[in-house]
Amino acid sequence: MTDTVAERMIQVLSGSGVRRIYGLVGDSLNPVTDAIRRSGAIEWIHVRHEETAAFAAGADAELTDQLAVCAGSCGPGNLHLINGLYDAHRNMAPVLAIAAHIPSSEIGSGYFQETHPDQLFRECSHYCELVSHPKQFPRVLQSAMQHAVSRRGVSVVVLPGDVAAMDVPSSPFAHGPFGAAAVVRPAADDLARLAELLDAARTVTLFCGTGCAGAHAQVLALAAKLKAPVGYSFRGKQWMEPDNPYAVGMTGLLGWGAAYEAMHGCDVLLLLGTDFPYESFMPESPRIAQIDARAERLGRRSKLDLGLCGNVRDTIEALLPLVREKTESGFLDAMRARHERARRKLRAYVEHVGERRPIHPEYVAATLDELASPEAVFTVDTGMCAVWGARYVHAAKGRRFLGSFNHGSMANALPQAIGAQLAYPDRQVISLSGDGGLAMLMGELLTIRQHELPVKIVLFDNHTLGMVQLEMEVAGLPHHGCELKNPNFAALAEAVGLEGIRVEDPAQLRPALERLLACEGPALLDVVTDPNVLAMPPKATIAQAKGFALAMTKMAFTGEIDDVTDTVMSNWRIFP
Ligand SMILES: Cc1ncc(C[n+]2csc(CCOP(=O)(O)OP(=O)(O)O)c2C)c(N)n1
Repeated sequence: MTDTVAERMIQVLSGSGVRRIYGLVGDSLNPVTDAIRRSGAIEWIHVRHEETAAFAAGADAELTDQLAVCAGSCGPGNLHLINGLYDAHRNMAPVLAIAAHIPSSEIGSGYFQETHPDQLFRECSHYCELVSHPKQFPRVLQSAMQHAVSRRGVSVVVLPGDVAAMDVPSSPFAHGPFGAAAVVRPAADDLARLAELLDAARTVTLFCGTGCAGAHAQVLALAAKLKAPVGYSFRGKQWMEPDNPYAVGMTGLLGWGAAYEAMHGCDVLLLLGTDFPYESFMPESPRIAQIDARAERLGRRSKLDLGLCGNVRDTIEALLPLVREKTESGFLDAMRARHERARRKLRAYVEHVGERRPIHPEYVAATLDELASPEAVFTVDTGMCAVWGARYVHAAKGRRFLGSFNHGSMANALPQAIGAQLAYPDRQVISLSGDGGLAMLMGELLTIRQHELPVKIVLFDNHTLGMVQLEMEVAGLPHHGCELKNPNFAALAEAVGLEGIRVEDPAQLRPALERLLACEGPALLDVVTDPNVLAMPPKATIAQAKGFALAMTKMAFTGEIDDVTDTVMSNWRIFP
């Protein structure tokens, strides 16, 4: 008996370890969903918006380091995947997207729902091919999986519904993707040049990105030998913050601690597995070296004195015997002391605002940090939630953090929590959601109810698109178009069948969080937070402070004096 293309696809995917496909059904996808139903080997995860399918698959892939799959029907169905696919691709998450397509005989005729997915998804994938003949299919699927896994990112198979239902000849191309892990380190000459650069420097700082995953021991050994403080990006935080006596925090818009000073005050800055995008946070005076497994990324974020191709772990192992141990630890000690002062200041701030009403978001994040499991997965929405997550939620060794860190899309946290919870049903998964972000893909509350996913949502209900409000203020603009007229989200969650809790009184916050985390099923805690809280980057410029003052003045002149007073009252402690 021969298989159809759709049946072969499901056999190969399940044989390759795929256990679920996230998506939303449609006519053109019917052969695929029916093959899934009959296989019994793969679960169909029905979401309410295809964007969620892609975000969830991205989270699943990022957490498990295994191929994850999402699917959308022809035209608008797969078009909805695109934002989540951009996110997964830029997060280097191995995701296969099945984009069902209109009947093959209609392509090019302006048919109902016609788009050209093979063109649309090209920019957010390593591999994107249209299957126009069943015989072509097995090799396309193999190549798609292999690209997603080995180049890390998205592959798209565009599959017309009629082709999916056709018989496929037997084929040797059914082996699934090869992990093909390789040792990658720079050539000996390059390593020697790096050792020379580090030896010649009086002080060195390491700045770590997500490429440091699995290299904790190696980075610490290098830091110990060089007496180097270690800063990190948000994606690097989960790998480098735990059990790290050299840690000095993060830089960038979300930054805190002494990372900014350590990066600007050293003689040599060594960038490890990071593609941190903000040039304005990069120092000009130190000499800078960068190590990245993707050589094409070297030098695109800052001026570079030396760029080396290698995995962080393999490269440091080869480098360690070549560098001389430094004996002078004054710089490291000073940065550590500075970091400790910053940490205490953050803590004191939380204690200071702990009783203020409306509830301060920092207090929510810091209390959640105390109560959440050391194994929790946190997903953080793009917006102020990312700032609170970065600064107030510790990366204990078993914790993971997911966000839209490179693509910067709103509404990522709940969909990513869905993927995380399905990948790890027994782990505590907490979505730090903004009220703008939650509302954008609010239908997914129904998804967590339908699939009985015990996701916990902590909603920062500040009645505004806070991050943009802040950006406007810092630029000297009165804020406009940010205000949100919100429902009682706890009541809304209850209506959907979730446990809903609402808290407005800071004294009730801790018990409310305890209750939330103790719920067996999905639950939402609606915390009414202060919309006027500012989050300054670690080094606020004079221009930013002036912009803020200007915005406040303009608002006062346009009669919004209450807003001005609230903002100044909420933040007076952050001004010198
Ligand atoms: C899809 C999308 N639309 C718009 C933006 C621009 N943007 C970035 S953060 C933000 C505000 C987010 O508001 P909310 O979710 O309420 O979180 P808050 O910042 O208030 O904590 C907006 C509009 C974006 N990044 N992504």
